[in-house]
Amino acid sequence: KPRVLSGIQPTADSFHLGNYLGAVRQWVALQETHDAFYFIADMHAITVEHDPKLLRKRTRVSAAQLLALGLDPARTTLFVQSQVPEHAELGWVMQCLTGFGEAGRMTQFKDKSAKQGTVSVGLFTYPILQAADILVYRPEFVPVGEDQRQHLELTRDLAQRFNTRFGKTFPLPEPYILKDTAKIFDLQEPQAKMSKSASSPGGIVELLDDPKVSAKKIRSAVTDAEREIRYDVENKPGISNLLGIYSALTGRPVDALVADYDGKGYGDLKKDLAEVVAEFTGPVRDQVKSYLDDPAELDKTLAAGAQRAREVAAGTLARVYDRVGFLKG
Ligand code: AQP
Repeated sequence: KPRVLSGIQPTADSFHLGNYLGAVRQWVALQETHDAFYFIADMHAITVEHDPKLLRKRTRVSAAQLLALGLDPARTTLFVQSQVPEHAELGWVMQCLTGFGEAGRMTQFKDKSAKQGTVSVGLFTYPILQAADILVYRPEFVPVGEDQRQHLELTRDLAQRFNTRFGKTFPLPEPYILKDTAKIFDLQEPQAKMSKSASSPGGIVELLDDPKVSAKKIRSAVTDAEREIRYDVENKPGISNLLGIYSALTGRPVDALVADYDGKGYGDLKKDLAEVVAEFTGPVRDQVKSYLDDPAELDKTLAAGAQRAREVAAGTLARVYDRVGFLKG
């Protein structure tokens, strides 16, 4: 089976619809047909100032959400990044292959660092650790949202550079980005991506939000001064975003939705979408609660995943260390 790998940061109390529709939904679908490795990127979560207690809690909440959304640990290798030390070890080798200017061109670093008081070196080198996160499993596909495309390019460049200098070691991983849900937008700022760290609370629909809270956010979503419901990303980004989310959650094509809402108002669309979201998130919330009721069991599932992940990661790292000329231990 071809291998897929992806990760998500435990940087919020809940994932949002962008994380689910842009990434996790594909993860769940791909576990049927692929050898799937998915991880919670806790090492990336410390690139900005953080609270240790909160990180521990959010790592478990993230795992519980991934399980509730349909990842099956019997078929999928689900683990926490810091429990597989080979990520950091390969990360160092990859840092030594990356040009300083090359790292400085990462747009996400520019955006994120502009918002921080002090900027850590870890935030700067984060995409290089991300390249190692991926390459250590030698996957063929990486299912992510559009915002990760540039980091994937860097990963491919580093893999190629390693192969050229030290002999073919890494297949070049392909981004797996579904066009329709590649970017879910902030409800308050429909030109910006919905983001755990950058969006205002009103801009994100969290999976673990109370349905009343989500309904209010959807009701207050920024639209436009027209009345007509139509899909037009450039001129009607707010309405188009709502239609995109609606379509992705129900499987009903956008064109059919536009026809359904012919002659109806924005208020009708928002009210119905709030119901669709509540129907989807209700069972997820219940299941998350039940996973969190037994944190010992959850930790056991993650530890077993880390052990499986290490078997693959250790093999890659041994090969890499040998190729760069380190002595065998
Ligand atoms: N708005 C989005 N639309 C589609 N996909 C998205 N993803 C994130 N936002 C959207 C995808 O979700 C996966 C996990 O990403 P993340 O943990 O980086 O989450 P985030 O919400 O993007 O978090 P931050 O705090 O805003 O982090 P940065 O700024 O680093 O992205 C990824 O596959 C992502 O593409």
